[in-house]
Amino acid sequence: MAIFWGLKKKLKKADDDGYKLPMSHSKLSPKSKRLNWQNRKIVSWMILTVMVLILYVVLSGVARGGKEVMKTVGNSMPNYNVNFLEEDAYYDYDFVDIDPGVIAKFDEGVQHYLITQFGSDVLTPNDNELFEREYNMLLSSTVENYDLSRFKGSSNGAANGEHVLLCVPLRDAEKVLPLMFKHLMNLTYPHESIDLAFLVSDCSEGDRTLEALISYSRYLQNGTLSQVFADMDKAAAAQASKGTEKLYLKYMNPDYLKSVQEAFSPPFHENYDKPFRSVQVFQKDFGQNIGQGFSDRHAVKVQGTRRKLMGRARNWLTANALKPYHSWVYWRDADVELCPGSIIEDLMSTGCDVAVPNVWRPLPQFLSGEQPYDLNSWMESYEALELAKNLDEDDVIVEGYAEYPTYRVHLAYIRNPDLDPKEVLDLDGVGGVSILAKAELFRRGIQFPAFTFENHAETEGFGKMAKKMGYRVGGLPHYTLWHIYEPSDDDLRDIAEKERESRKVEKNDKAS
Ligand SMILES: Nc1nc2c(ncn2[C@@H]2O[C@H](COP(=O)(O)OP(=O)(O)O)[C@@H](O)[C@H]2O)c(=O)[nH]1
Ligand SMILES: [Mg+2]
Repeated sequence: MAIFWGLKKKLKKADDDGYKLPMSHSKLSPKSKRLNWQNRKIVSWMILTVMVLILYVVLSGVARGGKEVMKTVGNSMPNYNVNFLEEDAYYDYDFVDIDPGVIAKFDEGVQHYLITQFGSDVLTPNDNELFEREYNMLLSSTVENYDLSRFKGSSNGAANGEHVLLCVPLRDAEKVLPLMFKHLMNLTYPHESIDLAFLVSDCSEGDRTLEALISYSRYLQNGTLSQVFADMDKAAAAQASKGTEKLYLKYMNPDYLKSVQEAFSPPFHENYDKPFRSVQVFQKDFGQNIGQGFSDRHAVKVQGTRRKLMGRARNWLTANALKPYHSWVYWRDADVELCPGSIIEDLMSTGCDVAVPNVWRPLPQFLSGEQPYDLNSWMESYEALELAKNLDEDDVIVEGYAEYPTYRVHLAYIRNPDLDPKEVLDLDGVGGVSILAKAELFRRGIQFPAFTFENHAETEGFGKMAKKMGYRVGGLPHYTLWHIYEPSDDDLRDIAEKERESRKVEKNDKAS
């Protein structure tokens, strides 16, 4: 057994990138120049032990020899005095303080040979090759280099192979999941460049959004989801005549219903069934307890709290799902009924850093047939800025309520279906139904304020913050997405009334 330090011409070659890695603690490292204090202690104790063993062997030989001599000599020379060292003296040397680093200072280099207790684990410079191989494997599996300037996002992301993180927040959304997945499959942006990230939060008891989401995601990724939906739709059609759940459909514009029907009928685009790059599903509650029903969630007094909690949820999702290789983040609500499959490419092509389409919803024909839905995409106004001056710092201005007369230009209200869908308008606030944003914004700290930022929260605060940091925020007034129609309590009352009237008429007709 032996431990020794010897000369070595070159101790450690520089790492490829010129950056000296901190000393590896790997037991595979045979070329440790400086050992850490623990290893130093172990080595010192081993030196001490070995020295003691060597001394013991040598001195016991001397002692044995001495005794022999004493024996033989003793006969003729009784009382011959051999001077033995006391045992403790062997241990008096302060090996603990031996520092290979100090020794190395006076040498050109150091080689360290370590032989373990049983002599089996011998590490010598010959192990370098194995060490280098394993070390590089470890580094390549745990260290990644990204040049973020390559992921800034361009207006032609599909051709440039840019990765999109597509985020969808979900709450009590089980029923709209088939609709959502159909829209995802319908996206013409290369599926292999899209990472899907879903966040399911605060669902009601008995709601199965999470389970359904996981199940559909599995079919999506093995390319059979369109068949699953075809079977489901067939079964639903057989049931349709029996249910009254969608009674309102009788009152919707038939042309609109036809366009929905067509949107979800084959032929689909050629990569409709192509799996996405990845699907991640997160479940985390944020304490949202405002009801998810249409009338509950749209009451003015709940808006501030609801929007701030949504902000927290969105920020949490981006923080957990955004990767350095994403150039874009696309936020999409689950409850969109009609949307062009090319939406991502279309929003990218605006050249804006943040881009949103117009969002409307269909209505029963007795209620004008259609209506602007998302009023959160707007241009700032003098009146709203003045209004903000008189509000508390924590007050959240919400659009579409008489309580906040902002007189802003709303993207929704300037829609003209006959005008150019590519026209772009600079905005300040944006709505969350469909937002495409460069990933760089999130990396630079722009987020969905879960607090009051200039009297706004969530997506409107996001737009304002992006603008404030010098980014271009744009909206397409004539490019329309259609949000699903969810009858409000008032609408349901009106529909019930109409049904009663029509039954009365039918009865009278029959009677006459
Ligand atoms: N994670 C999460 N998602 C939510 C929450 N509230 C709504 N969502 C989802 O966020 C999207 C927009 O919500 P929605 O209630 O439709 O907003 P609205 O149409 O603007 O009233 C939908 O996909 C919902 O399922 C929530 O508290 N947490
Ligand atoms: Mg919605």
